[in-house]
Amino acid sequence: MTATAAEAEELVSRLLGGDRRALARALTFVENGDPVGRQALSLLYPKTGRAQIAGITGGSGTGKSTLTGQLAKEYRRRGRSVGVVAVDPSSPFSHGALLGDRIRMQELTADRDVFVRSMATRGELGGLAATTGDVAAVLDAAGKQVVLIETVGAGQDEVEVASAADTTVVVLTPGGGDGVQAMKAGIMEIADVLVINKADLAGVDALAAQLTAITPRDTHVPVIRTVATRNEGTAELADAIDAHRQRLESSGERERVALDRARRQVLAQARLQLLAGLLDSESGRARLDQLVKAVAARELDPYTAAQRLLDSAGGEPASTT
Ligand SMILES: Nc1nc2c(ncn2[C@@H]2O[C@H](COP(=O)(O)OP(=O)(O)OP(=O)(O)O)[C@@H](O)[C@H]2O)c(=O)[nH]1
Ligand SMILES: [Mg+2]
Repeated sequence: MTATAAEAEELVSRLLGGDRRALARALTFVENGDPVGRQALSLLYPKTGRAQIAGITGGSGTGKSTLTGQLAKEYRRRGRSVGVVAVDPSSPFSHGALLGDRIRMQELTADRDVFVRSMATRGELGGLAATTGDVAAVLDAAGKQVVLIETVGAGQDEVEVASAADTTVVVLTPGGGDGVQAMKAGIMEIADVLVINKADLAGVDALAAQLTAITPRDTHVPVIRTVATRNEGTAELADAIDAHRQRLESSGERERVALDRARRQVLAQARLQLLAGLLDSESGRARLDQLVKAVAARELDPYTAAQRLLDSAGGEPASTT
């Protein structure tokens, strides 16, 4: 056995035995794309698929962290263990809310049945969605019955992160033109549950009316009003998340979703590994720089450049010309 495999095996057996430090270490390996993480994941994969995974997404400052914390406590009251993955929108240095998040989430971590992981990384190759899914998978394998993933809803990444979740909760707030924004960003299409948080502020009824108008009647997307800071509406939200999962289960939809997700994961990984292979070497990166300059100078179009990048690494030229 290689040293990597041995380390992964030891880590996994400690993790499955309930060792929180082993869990933390495994997550770090996974986040960093370390080979030990990859090995650990493949050992853990057969143990995944049991957790109920919910994505909590929405605009910046809508109260996602506060709500996620309340939801975690609600699920604990219901006797279920919880994992939380908080994906920070950008670098920890440019984002003031991060420290606040950490402190707020901290009170949860005194509870051994809650595990909170904050992810500040955003890979250059766009691997955030894949990594988030992997982190959720590790928490799932570690026996967390509910996994909550918090992301800022700002476009494609979130749509992809949402694909790791069984249920996607979109958080909006009154008075900010949030409904319109969400529609534009295509966020509404991924919503299984809509939340109007900060329901203590003015404009709640107007937003609710707007949402009802744009939500097709035959989809059962509930609109839940919450005041996360006062823990109002949290139980209703947990009920709505559970009801959605129940519907997936009883309609057979869950199997279809699982297949879709697996397909996306395989394709995303293939894309990442292909790119990593291309850019792993000094010469690969130099080749990319050269092609990028040529495209910027309009000497080459991006399609041809991409083709050349692929050809230069594959060894086998795709065209004979
Ligand atoms: N009035 C009111 N304020 C709230 C409510 N929920 C959260 N807030 C406040 O809104 C601010 C942002 O809350 P967060 O939970 O950090 O929001 P977030 O969406 O996680 O923010 P980012 O992660 O930075 O995008 C904080 O000052 C909260 O106290 C609510 O229901 N009503
Ligand atoms: Mg937050």
